[in-house]
Amino acid sequence: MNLFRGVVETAQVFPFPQVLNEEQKDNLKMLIDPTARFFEEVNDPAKNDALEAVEPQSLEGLWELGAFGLQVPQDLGGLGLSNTQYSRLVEIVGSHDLGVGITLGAHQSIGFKGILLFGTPEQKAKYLPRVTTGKEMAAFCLTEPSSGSDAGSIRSRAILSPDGKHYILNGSKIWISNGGLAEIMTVFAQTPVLDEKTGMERDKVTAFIVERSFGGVTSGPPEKKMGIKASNTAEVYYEDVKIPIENVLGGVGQGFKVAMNILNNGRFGMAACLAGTMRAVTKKAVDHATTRLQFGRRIDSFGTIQEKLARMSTLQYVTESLAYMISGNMDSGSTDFHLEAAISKVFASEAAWTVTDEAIQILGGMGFMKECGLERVMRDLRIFRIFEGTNDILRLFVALTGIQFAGAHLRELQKAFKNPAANLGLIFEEATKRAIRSVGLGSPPSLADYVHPNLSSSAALAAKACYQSIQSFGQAVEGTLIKYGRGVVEEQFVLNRLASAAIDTYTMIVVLSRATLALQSGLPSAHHQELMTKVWCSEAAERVAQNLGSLRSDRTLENFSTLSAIAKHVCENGGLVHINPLNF
Ligand code: MYA
Repeated sequence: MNLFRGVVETAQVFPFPQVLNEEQKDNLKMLIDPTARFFEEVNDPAKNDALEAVEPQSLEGLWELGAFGLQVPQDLGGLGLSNTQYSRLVEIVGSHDLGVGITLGAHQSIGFKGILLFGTPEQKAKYLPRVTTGKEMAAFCLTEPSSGSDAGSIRSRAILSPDGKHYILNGSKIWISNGGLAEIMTVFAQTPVLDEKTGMERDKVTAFIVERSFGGVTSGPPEKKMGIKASNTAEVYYEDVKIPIENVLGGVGQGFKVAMNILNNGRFGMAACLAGTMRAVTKKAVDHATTRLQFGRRIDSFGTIQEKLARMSTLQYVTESLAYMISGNMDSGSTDFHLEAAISKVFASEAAWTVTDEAIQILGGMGFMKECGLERVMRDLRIFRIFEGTNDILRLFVALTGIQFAGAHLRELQKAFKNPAANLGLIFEEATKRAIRSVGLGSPPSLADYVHPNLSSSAALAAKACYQSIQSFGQAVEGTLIKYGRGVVEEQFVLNRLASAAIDTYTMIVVLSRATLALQSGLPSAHHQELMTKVWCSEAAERVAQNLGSLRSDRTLENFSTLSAIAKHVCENGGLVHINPLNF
C-alpha cells in the first residue's frame, strides 16, 4: 500500500525471506519425494480429466499422503506446514494436475481455512481432525446465482430459531468447488443484526460451519466445465438447515470480513501452484525446442523461439518470487498482505496462461494434440483468471485500496500542517520525499542500500528503473486523487492503469530482492537470475511509465471516453453495431 504514496517499506521486501529453520527444511524434504513420486507413478491427470473426477485410488493416495491437511496443526491430525512449506508442496501439485490442485485447494485453501483462522478451540478440535484424518471433504460456499464479484450481495439467509439455539438457513450456492462431495462447508449467509447506532435490525453476512448431515443440505450434479474437470463443481441448496449457534464462525455479522480474509490468506497458494505449472510447461517446450530440427537447425537457435523461452522463464521466476515473498512474510507474522496476495493471484494466472500458450506455440501442431497434455493445462488454466476473485475485480481492489491508503495519508498530512510544531517528523519526511522528486533524484538511498551492486549500477540499471517507477507512481496517485477526488471510484479505465503500474512496480522490487539474495549467496543460478531481473525491471519500468503517462495524456483520456461510447453503442444495439462490408 505504501507504494501508492511512492514509498518502499524496505523491511517488508529486503532481504528476500528465508524463514525455514533446519528442522522445517528437513521435514519438507522428506515430503517432497513421496509427493513427486505419487504424482509421477499413481496419479494420472489425463485419466482424471477424461473421467471428470479424481480417480478413487488417487484420491485415497492423497488422503494417505496427508495432502488434504497440509497446514492443519499436527496435534489435530495434519502436517502442520508453514505457508512457505505449503508453497513448495503445492508447486509439485501444480506441475502435475490442476484438477487435483483445485480439489485440494478448495478443501484447505478456502474450504476449512476459516476454521483454522477464525475457529474457536472447540470448533478446531471438532472439525480439523475430521477434514484431515477423518477424510471428510470441505468446501467454501459464497457465490450465488446473483452474487459473484459482488460478494456482499448474497441472499442466502439464516435466522435465529425461537429457542435461540439454532440458525435456520435457507438459500442456494452455485459453482461450488467440492460442492457435490463436501461434508463440511463454510457457508455465508445474511443474518439480521441489531445496528447499535440506529437501534434497527439490518442484514449482515455471517459465516457458518455447516455439516451436510445437519439435514436440508443437497447438491446438484457435477457441472460440465471447460477445464479442471477432475475437480467437482456443483450447486448446493440449503432448505431449513438447522445450524447450532456454536457453529457461527468468527462472530455474527462478521462474515464478509471472514470471507475476504480466507480468500486473502489462500491467494498466494495459487501463485505457488501456478509457478509449478509454468516450470513443467516450460520444460516440455524446452525438450521440444532443443530436439526439433527445422530448416536444418535446432529450433532453439532461432531468435523467435529464444524470446519465447526467455520470457516464459522470466514470468515463472517473477511468479515464484511473488509466492515465496508473500508466504515468507506471512510466516514472519505479517498480517497486512492482502494487496500483495491479490497481485500474486492476478500475475500468476495471467503469466501461466501466457507461458502455456507460448509452450503450445513452440510445439506447434504437436502442442495442439491431446496426447501432448498441454491442451488440458490450457483448459485448466482458464478458470484461474476468473475464480477466487476475477482478475478484473482484484485489479480494482488493488488500485482502490492503495488509493484509499494514499488518500488517508494525504489527509494526515493536511492535518499535520494545521499543527506543524507537533508534526514536524511527518512533514519533514514528506518534504524530503517531494524535494527528491522535484530535483529529479531517481534513487532515494534507502532502496539502493539493499540491492546487490550488480543490479543497481550495471548497464541494465534495473534498480534505477525500479526507483523511478516508484517515484512516479506515488506522484501519479497523488495527481489522480487531486483530479478525481472521491469520484475516482468510478474511473475504472484509470484505476486499471494504476493497478497495472502497482503490479509491475511490486514485481520489480520482489525480483530485485530475490536476485540480490541469489547474488549474495553465490547460487549457481545467480547470474541467470540477475539477467532475468534486469530484463524484467527494464521492461516493467517502461510499462509503468506508459501506464502512468497515459493518465496525463489528453489523447488517452479521450480514448477512454471513446471506448466507453463504443461499448455503450454495442450494448444498446444488443451486439455489434456494424454489419459486414456487404451491408446485408
Ligand atoms: S470462491 C469465490 C471467490 N469470490 C470472490 O473472491 C469475491 C470477489 N469479491 C470481493 O472480493 C469483494 O466483494 C470486493 C469488495 C473486493 C469486490 N480484504 O465496500 P467494500 C473490506 C480485507 O469495498 P464491496 C472461488 O472462486 C473493506 O476494506 N478486507 O466491499 C473458488 C471494507 O472494510 P471497512 C476487505 O465493494 C476458487 C469492507 O470490506 C477486502 O462489497 C477455488 C467493505 O468493502 C479484502 N480482500 O466488495 C480456488 N475486500 O468496512 C481454489 C473488502 O472496514 C484455490 N474488504 O472499510 C486453489 C489454490 C491453489 C491450489 C492449492 C493446492 C493445494
